[in-house]
Amino acid sequence: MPATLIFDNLWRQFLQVTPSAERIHELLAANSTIVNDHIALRTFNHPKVNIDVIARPFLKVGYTSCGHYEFKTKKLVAQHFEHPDPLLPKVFISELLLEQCSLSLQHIANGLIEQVAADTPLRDDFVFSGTPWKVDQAGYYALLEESEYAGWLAAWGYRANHFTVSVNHLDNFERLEDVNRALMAQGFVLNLGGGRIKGTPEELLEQSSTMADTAFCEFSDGVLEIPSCFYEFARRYADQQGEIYTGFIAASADKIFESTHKN
Ligand code: OOG
Ligand code: NI
Repeated sequence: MPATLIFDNLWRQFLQVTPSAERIHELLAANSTIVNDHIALRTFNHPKVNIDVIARPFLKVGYTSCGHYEFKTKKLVAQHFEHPDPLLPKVFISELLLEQCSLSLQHIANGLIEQVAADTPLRDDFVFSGTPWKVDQAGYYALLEESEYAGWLAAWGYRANHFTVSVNHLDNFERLEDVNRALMAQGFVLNLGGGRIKGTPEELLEQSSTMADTAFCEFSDGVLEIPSCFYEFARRYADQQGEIYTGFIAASADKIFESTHKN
């Protein structure tokens, strides 16, 4: 599946649970296009659905793995992938290290993964297929209590948990602070963890994000309104050789993950 089709599908799926995204587009770039810096996907490190599996459709169209990251207290690792075409978004994929989690979390997560046929995750459309399992509300809350990440993943599955406005490409804004100010003036709630702006020009990456919208999520035993997906804003800087930095900053990413926490 061509890269643009994967991202079109991810975007359509994202809008269904992230109504604020369209209003944010209006605010930042009413009549111009927005360049998407990156998207992020989440998964478990089980061999059936791990990063290698989730990365497949991106590798097939020319992406390569360009960075590894570790989030010890969240029990996550991640990689980011880049395409030679700089206008194609970077892809950030993380996975929960199940063997480091409690036995009860492992039991619930394995129960979800067991519901997935072995070849289903190998399909190109898997990354925008939502949940390939059924989970009940008690299971969701049990996961959430130990790992907000696991709870979110069980509820929402395979979808972009955020898209990212490339502030560098905006016509009407230069500074991330001004983007944040415009968002707050319209009542959007930003993630304040680690400060409203995560990262510095010296680190070559500044990021901010909204707190996730809420949306109705279908569980096997009913519907709950829970945090869904969010929007991120990234401004990248050039290094001393004049090359724009294309990686991620683990300490900043650690806080961005928390954008799907309950407000
Ligand atoms: C990914 C969080 C990290 C970034 O830009 O640092 C991230 C996630 O929430 O799944 O997107
Ligand atoms: Ni991000």
